[in-house]
Order: sequence, then C-alpha cells, then structure tokens
Amino acid sequence: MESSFFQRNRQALLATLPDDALIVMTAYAQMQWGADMAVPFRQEANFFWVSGIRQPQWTIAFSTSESVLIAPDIDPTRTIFEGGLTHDEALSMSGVNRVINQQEAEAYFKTQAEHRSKVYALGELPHKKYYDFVLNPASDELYATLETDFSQVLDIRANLLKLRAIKSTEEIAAIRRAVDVTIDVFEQAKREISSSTFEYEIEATINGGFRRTGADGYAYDSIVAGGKNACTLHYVANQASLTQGTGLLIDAGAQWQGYAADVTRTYAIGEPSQRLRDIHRAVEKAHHQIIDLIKPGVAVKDYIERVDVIMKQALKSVDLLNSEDDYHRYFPHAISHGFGLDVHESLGGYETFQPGMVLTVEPGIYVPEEKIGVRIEDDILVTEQGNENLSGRLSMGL
Ligand SMILES: [Mn+2]
Repeated sequence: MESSFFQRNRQALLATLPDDALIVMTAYAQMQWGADMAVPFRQEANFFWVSGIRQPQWTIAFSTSESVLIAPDIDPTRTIFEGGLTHDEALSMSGVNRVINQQEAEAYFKTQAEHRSKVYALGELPHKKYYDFVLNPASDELYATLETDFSQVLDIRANLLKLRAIKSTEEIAAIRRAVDVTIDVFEQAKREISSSTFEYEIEATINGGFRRTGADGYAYDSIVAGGKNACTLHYVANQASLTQGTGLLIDAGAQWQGYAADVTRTYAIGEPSQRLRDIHRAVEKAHHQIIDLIKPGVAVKDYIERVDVIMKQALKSVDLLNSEDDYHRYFPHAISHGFGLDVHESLGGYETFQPGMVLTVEPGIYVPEEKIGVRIEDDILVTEQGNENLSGRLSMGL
C-alpha cells in the first residue's frame, strides 16, 4: 500500500470528529512464544490502517494540523538480532510529517495536553469476556496512560470500524489477490487428496502453496478436517488419517499484503456416500440462494431472517429439522462475517449492505452422529448493482 492510502485513512477518521481532535493509537506489543522467543508479530489492524507500520511498539498521534509517529526505544543489541525500522523508512511508509523518539514524545504529549482536554483513542475490545486468550495489552495501556495526561479520553473504535467496513480500491485489489491465490491452492490440494494419507499432507500443500506465490502466508490456521473432524468448527490439529468414503473439509485463506481470504470447500475422499452427497447438495443449494440475497440497500436484519428460512429448508430436505432446537444443533454458527485486515471483521454497524463491503457466505450442516460435516464458504464483494463472488470460480467440491 502507498503512503497516500494511510494519509487518506487518517483524514477520513479525523473527518468523523470535531475539527481540533487529536487521535493517538498504538501498535501491538510483542507477545511471548516461549522462553526468550516472541510469537511471530502481527500488527493491530486499526493501527496498521492509519499508519502502514508493521513493527511492534510504535505509536501514532494525528490531528488535522500534523501527523507524528513515535518510535520505540530499541536497544542496539536487539536491532542486531531483529533489525528494525529507521525513522526515514517509517516516514515514507506512513506519510506522516515527522518521527520522534520516546523522550520527545513526553514533551509532545505535555504540550498537547496543555491546550486540549480531550483525546481520542481505541477503546476496549467489545465481547472480550468471551475470548479464552489473553489480550494484547498495548491499546489498553495507552488508553490508561492518556487518561492520566488528558481529562477525557474518547473511544474511536466505532468510527474506525464503520470506515474500515467499506473497502477502498486498493484494499479490494489486495483481497482479490488473496482470494485468487487461495483458489489456486485449493485446486492443487483437491488433486492431492487421492494420493494423501493424512490431513497434514494437505495442510502442507495449502500453507506451502500460499508462501510459494509470495503471499504473506495464511490469514488464519488452515483447517483440514476429514470425516467427523469437520464437525469441530475450528479443528486445526490436522493430524488424522483420511478415511475412504468420507468428506474432507478445507477452510483456509491466504493473506496478501495484510488482507485475508477466507474460503471453505468440502471434498470427497474416494467415493462419497449417498448421504454425504445429499447433505452437500442441500448446503450448495442454500449457498447459492443466500448469495443471491446480497445487494446494496438490503437490511442486514432481513438478510439474517431470510437465511434462517433457507437454512431450515436445507435441513428439512435432509430430514435434520425435527424440532426447533435442531436448527442451531446442525447449523451452529453465523452465516456471514466481514473480513479484510482481520479475518473476522465487523460490517461497521450499517443497517443495510453497502457497496465496497466484503463478507463471507458460509452455510454448513454438521451431523456428528453421522460423522458428516459440510461447509461451503465464498468471499462476496457488495457492488453497486448487487454482488460479486470473488471466489466463485473455485469449483464447488464434492
Ligand atoms: Mn469464515
């Protein structure tokens, strides 16, 4: 991405706030992998979107009058091991006016706090109590620090998500590339099923295939789930042997210049049973009907209601809807989510679909007692006229 992309994003965010607003945001901190090793670094998406910086521990502060990046204090020994970003590099990647160090930042914030009482920053992650992992502490720490310097810190998360939900031309180009790479790798993986014995052989083809094209790698851990493993929605062990006559669910997506693809197909290992074929056909029919619903102006709420009707019909057609509870038993996840820099993104709080949104459509039917799990997932761009299925040229599977 060019620095003009990040400049435009900063201006767009400032335009949602009063004239004299100051926004301060931080990169993620590095997290521990084990002993003295860090987890491969992944940037906080909102920070990347306004700065273009992929390194940890940087901070950005911007208003309509100027944009400033604050460089971390990095020990020279650490730079020998890990490299680093020079101030000039940071300047040209982000398009900010200047780069300052930690010491200069103290004076900068002191001056800012003297003539303004409010500052804007990224507030707490919503729904965090539902996550079973420790959150990256950087944003919350910055928020707390700002609260000591300024009398009021206001959350800009909702403004950011709303802007990020509508993708720009260069973002759509990156997503298209991620999807194209993913399609090619799926076709290759499909060809290798008959000569493979274990799920991990297919996983290696997928993850290696992404890197071979020059993609960043995978946008999330690839799921390669044979037989009943397909009923575990986030199955990432990929250790089991492949059983003839069962299904093989592959859910994977490349990441290209920070942007994700998210695609699922369910293939057959050998000759599929009639039951597997019937369930796949039901999911496939629902999938096409659901994609046809997506166009600008359609209310997201109405979409969800229509999806419920379609998915209930699909379950009924394979005799899996004998009580109201059966709906969430056999289709236990959401039909769609936005994606982009993060593989799960909000649709920005819009009530209706808007041109430039990208979202998945991913109906599935999971029947653990029959050891069958089928999901089909495509990546849909909302256009002025309707929608474009970015992954639609990938064959359907079974
Ligand atoms: Mn998905």
